Amino acid sequence: MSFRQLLFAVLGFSVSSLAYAQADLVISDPFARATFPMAQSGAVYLTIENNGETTRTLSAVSVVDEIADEAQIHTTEMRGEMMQMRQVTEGVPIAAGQSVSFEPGSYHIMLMGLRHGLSEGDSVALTLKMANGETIAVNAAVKPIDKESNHHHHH
Ligand SMILES: [Cu+2]
Repeated sequence: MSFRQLLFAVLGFSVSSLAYAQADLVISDPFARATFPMAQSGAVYLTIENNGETTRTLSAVSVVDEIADEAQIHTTEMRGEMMQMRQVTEGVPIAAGQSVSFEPGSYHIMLMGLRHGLSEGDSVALTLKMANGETIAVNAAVKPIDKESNHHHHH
């Protein structure tokens, strides 16, 4: 390899890593809550930041078979005095320059039909599916049970 080829290789590499760092959608702090071993459902939280020029919509989420039957997008709403979860089928729009947090009491990714609960230290492999066909792989670490927020997750 000549010096010129090497230079191009180095430049090519730095251009592609720059492009990665400037990806339109940035997923931060994905985590799941641990459950008791026989639990049928669990929740995953994360933040999606849209650094792009147009609104992007999260339309669906899938989870690996080893963890659960399916993943659903849920939101939590007040109905009278009651907090209730609702499955979101219309997608979650993230406006350009904005971020949306999936957090207790709000949007969350619900894992349905857990194989053997979620234990602290496990990781949950998810795929976020955007309305434009883009997919984003996410690994959510399992954190200890949070007794405060568990009452939102009775199915
Ligand atoms: Cu839920």
